[in-house]
Amino acid sequence: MSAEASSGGSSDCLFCGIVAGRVPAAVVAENAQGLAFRDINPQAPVHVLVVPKAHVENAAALEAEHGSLLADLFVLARQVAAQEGVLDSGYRLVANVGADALNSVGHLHLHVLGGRRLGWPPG
Ligand code: DGP
Repeated sequence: MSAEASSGGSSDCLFCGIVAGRVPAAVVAENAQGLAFRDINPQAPVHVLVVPKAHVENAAALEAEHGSLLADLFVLARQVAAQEGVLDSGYRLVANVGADALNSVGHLHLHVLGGRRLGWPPG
């Protein structure tokens, strides 16, 4: 496992704090390897973050060994879309990586966005 990926989490990682219950969040769903909670600054009527319970820095830190974890994240994102009522109308999954993408939290997360017609290309 790479240096960026571990199961212990990090005391100075915000989303590790949410996973551990140290930081409050509006949790909407979870499965074996993923946790889903509402974004604190929603950009759409549905805006939920799906994160791995284990710390992974971002999508660029993923390796083949993360296949099972990734499956759990995408399955959880679909469950969130269904719970939020956008599975049929459509939704967007976004993983920002690095400064140009305005990635602000260094713990892998999928934004689940929906509930309105989303523009393309994104800003
Ligand atoms: P990104 O820019 O892709 O790194 O997205 C990080 C997202 O995390 C951003 O949309 C706002 C959200 N966020 C930041 N701090 C908190 C927090 O303390 N709680 C929750 N629920 N979301 C947060």
